[in-house]
Amino acid sequence: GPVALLGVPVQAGTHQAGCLMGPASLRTAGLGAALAELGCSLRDHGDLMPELAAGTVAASSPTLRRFGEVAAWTAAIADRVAQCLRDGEVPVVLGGDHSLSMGSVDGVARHCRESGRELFVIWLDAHADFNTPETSPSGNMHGMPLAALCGEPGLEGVFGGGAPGPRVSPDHVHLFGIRSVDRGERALLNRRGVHVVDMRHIDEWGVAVPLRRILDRVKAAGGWLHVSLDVDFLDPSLAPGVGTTVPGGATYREAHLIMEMIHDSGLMGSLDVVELNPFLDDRGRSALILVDLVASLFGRQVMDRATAAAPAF
Ligand code: DIR
Ligand code: MN
Ligand code: MN
Ligand code: MN
Repeated sequence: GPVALLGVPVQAGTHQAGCLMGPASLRTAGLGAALAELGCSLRDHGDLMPELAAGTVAASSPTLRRFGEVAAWTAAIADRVAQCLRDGEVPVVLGGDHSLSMGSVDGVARHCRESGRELFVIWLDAHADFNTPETSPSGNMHGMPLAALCGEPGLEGVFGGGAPGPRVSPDHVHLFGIRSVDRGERALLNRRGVHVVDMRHIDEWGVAVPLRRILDRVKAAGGWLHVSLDVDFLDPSLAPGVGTTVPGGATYREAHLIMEMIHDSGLMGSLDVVELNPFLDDRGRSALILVDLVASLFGRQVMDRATAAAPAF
């Protein structure tokens, strides 16, 4: 279906200002033109209005920073994403900090429930984003979206009056590329059975072997794949425009190969591109690399595969 660009200039989930410029930076870097060049039919829905997100939902814990605002954003994002999906669009949600995925995945989960599809999430990130009010060292909500989506106690309120219960099963969540996990967060990931391909695993196996296994699993289930791409998944030498850089991230070709394999699988139904902070970027480098990665995700190739796989010599 048509690709729906939805800007979400939220930064309430992080302590660092600047993410609200993310959607503008991605548009400036040519995201629309790159997708159009691939023959995608495009619908740019503009940016969700921050006025929508004043917010009055009370936090379950005083340590949660700007919980009410994040809850208001979550509701607005979920409604817009669910509407895109009803219209047969492929939502591409442009952040904004990673707290926005509570909204996007909630919207996707609603759609999957209605259409009887099993939801799988691949989370490309330096961090696990599985903190709860108990385990979070910072109180920042961008470190908690997966915990909230998997139904961890203390975070249910972020979904407002929506249906109770987890949005996605922890067993259907695949973390990929992580290299910074907080102590309590690590214990919780293990207890809940979240699947983790960390950087150590990628060092040993590359990205293709573990990714193939994940894609085969989703395919066998006839599942829906939501891709959530945090800029800090990439090595900071490639993409410095993010508030929480961690050394030892994915290389340029590792990242592209992941995008190309996901595209070829035909499984991706929805996408987040999050945590771009243009205030910290270096002459738009991070935005430009993200545009190229999204292009790979929507089918840009080095060579036609048939030709590349069978060289005529
Ligand atoms: C850390 C940082 N785990 C926290 N999380 C980040 O504050 O919860 N997520 N930066 O993207
Ligand atoms: Mn993240
Ligand atoms: Mn991160
Ligand atoms: Mn395509």
